[in-house]
Amino acid sequence: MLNLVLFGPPGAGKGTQAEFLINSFGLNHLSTGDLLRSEIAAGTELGLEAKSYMDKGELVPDEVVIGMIKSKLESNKDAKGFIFDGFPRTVEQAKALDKLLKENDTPISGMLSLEVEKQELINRLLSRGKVSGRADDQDQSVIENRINVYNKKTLPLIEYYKPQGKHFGINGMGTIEEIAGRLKEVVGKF
Ligand code: B4P
Repeated sequence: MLNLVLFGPPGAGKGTQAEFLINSFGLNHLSTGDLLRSEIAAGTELGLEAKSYMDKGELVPDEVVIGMIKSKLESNKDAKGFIFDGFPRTVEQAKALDKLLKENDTPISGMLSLEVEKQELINRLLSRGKVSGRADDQDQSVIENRINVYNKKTLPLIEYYKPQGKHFGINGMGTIEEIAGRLKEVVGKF
């Protein structure tokens, strides 16, 4: 089973490149950002709680996202593998994911870490904000907070996967096709 963690700061291209990896490798896509946005759209209690964090560029509490991933893994037992997009985002989430995968005897194959300069991240998100209507993409101070939260709480995850030999840094600057080619080269070797 191929289980990939697609990692990187907000705007690094995780969602964009996940599309390509799903098509190339036949994996199930699990994006906590997408799952949370569909809860918001459905007006659930979980969605309402999540929105209050997301609009400020803060992380949604660990127990909420871990619970969502747990139920998705349980309902997709026949999958060929998964792309975890935007999850884990804290060491606590990474430990919980390892525990859940262990129950199915299928570890993380690798963490693909997209590396992009800060100004490029801001430009990409502001331009998406003009068309997507996503509140968290429309305000530069919220975007900067997301990047700060990433640096503080999410970046340390590299040190979680590195000693396990699972961290793969990928240059995330360039065209979508160029970056997809770099990812394919790395994943092809797993
Ligand atoms: P996400 O939905 O994960 O949002 P994101 O970090 O902004 O990444 P996304 O995947 O959407 O963007 P991408 O880089 O693909 O999370 C949103 C919020 O949900 C978080 O802030 C948090 O509050 C909450 N959340 C989600 N998961 C959580 C978790 N595990 N724990 C706690 N809270 C959680 O692309 C951005 C833009 O760049 C796109 O418009 C794309 O078209 C463009 N782009 C991509 N590649 C490009 C390229 N090469 N060149 C030019 N543009 C490019």
